[in-house]
Amino acid sequence: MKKILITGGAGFIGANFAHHLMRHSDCVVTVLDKLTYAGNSASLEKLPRNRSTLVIGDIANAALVDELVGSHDTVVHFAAESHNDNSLRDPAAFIRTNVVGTYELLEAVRKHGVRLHHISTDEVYGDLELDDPQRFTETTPYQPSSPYSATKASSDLLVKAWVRSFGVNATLSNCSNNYGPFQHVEKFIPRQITNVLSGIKPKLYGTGKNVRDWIHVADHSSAVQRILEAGESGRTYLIGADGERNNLSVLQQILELMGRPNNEFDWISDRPGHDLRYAIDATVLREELGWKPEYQDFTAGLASTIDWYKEHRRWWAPSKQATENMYALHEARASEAIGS
Ligand code: NAD
Ligand code: TDX
Repeated sequence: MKKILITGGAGFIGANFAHHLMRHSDCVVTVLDKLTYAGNSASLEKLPRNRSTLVIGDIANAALVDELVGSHDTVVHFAAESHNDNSLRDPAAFIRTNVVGTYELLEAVRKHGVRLHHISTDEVYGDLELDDPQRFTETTPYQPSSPYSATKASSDLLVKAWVRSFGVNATLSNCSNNYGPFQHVEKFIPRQITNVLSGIKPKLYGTGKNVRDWIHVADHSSAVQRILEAGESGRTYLIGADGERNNLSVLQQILELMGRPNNEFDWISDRPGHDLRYAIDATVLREELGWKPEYQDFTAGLASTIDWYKEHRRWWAPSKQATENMYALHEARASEAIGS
């Protein structure tokens, strides 16, 4: 039975991946997670106890990482500071976790000869014009915009260098925007759903024309599992499900599905440096590894995500107020800066 170490497994995508492995493999998993504001051990409550362990700790802790990596066959590395808005306010934690933490994992997999799969984002490629016929591919040059995406790009480059220089056995994947259960309420889709459920008006940045390429988190999990089975060391695989939509249309769909008028939201000031459009070409993953997404009906996926947040108020309510307070502080500072 394979032993898989999942970093960041108490976060959104890592937790979904741990549940996915329980259903679609016979491996045992250890989750290594610092349980920052974004981690939630409740997301792991339903994992079978005989096949899963949670270790609370920091991926930048070299001794802990060395010990854990040495007792596993494979590391799947999700742990990160993941929110662009936070990275604009306080980038330090992003450098420490995303860059230094990835370095510590690389040193440990190098020492112990353990396979690594590094989870990354399409944001490393910068953004596209709305009418650009091109989409991101494995050969698109890196051009990150935000401190978050710059640290993810840095971590990708470290992984590639450790493969080339030290022969580390590692694959990488860069995925588009995920949605589904267990996503923190700071992120666009759960923020708007839980705003409606809390009697707060949804908030749309800027013009609402920015495009994200949405994929259901279950499809991200199946793609990562396929790369673990058949991916080649040193290769990058782009993960996406042809789900381009602008933010205004996603918000209006949420409002309609929740029985609210589709103009019942606030336009608010834009995110500084806001990437205009992301779009993934996943041909390599589809044709070389034979992967395909199963949850491409966005309306159905959104409706079941709304149901999940309705049914799991106890999961998200404790972080809702703190998240909205944080956003209110941002807004106040942005207005002060404009006024001064
Ligand atoms: P998340 O913020 O929901 O979860 C991150 C998890 O990492 C949390 O449980 C947190 O406690 C943990 N963590 C943070 N710092 C840590 C540290 N120093 N040591 C150990 N654990 C730590 O993020 P997510 O949305 O699940 O993203 C997971 C990964 O997927 C990230 O690497 C992100 O860059 C990537 N990604 C996310 C998306 C998306 O749409 N959310 C898309 C593409 C790629
Ligand atoms: O309240 C909001 N209103 C709004 O209009 C929020 C929180 C966001 N937005 C916009 C900004 C983006 O154009 O919605 C879009 C999505 O925003 P986020 O959920 O913050 O995601 P994004 O910045 O696109 O990054 C996400 O996808 C790539 C993840 O957070 C990253 O971790 C991942 O790498």
